[in-house]
Amino acid sequence: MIIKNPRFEISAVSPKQYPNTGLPEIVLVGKSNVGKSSFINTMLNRKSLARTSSEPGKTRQINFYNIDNNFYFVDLPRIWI
Ligand SMILES: Nc1nc2c(ncn2[C@@H]2O[C@H](COP(=O)(O)OP(=O)(O)O)[C@@H](O)[C@H]2O)c(=O)[nH]1
Ligand SMILES: [Mg+2]
Repeated sequence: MIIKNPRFEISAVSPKQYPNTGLPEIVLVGKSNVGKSSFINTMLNRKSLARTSSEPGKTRQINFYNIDNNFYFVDLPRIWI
């Protein structure tokens, strides 16, 4: 798949902020610091669209990345598992 325009859409703190487009969502969930954000960047061939950190627990919100208006990558913080 050729990805042309991946973009950070929203860092949601409440469900009413979740995108409401009906596009598929691929959710990354796991412990802190295992490489979820890095995985998103690698899949998109972008260095730092998804922020990575060597310190665990930095992500507090649910980050939605809109991938060419085809689907979302959703990066969940540790507090959701
Ligand atoms: N050695 C190594 N480090 C990685 C790899 N993927 C991520 N990291 C590092 O692991 C740390 C946590 O990565 P991050 O993507 O922020 O993890 P997240 O908390 O699951 O989103 C960062 O310092 C990354 O640079 C990998 O494949 N190999
Ligand atoms: Mg992360």
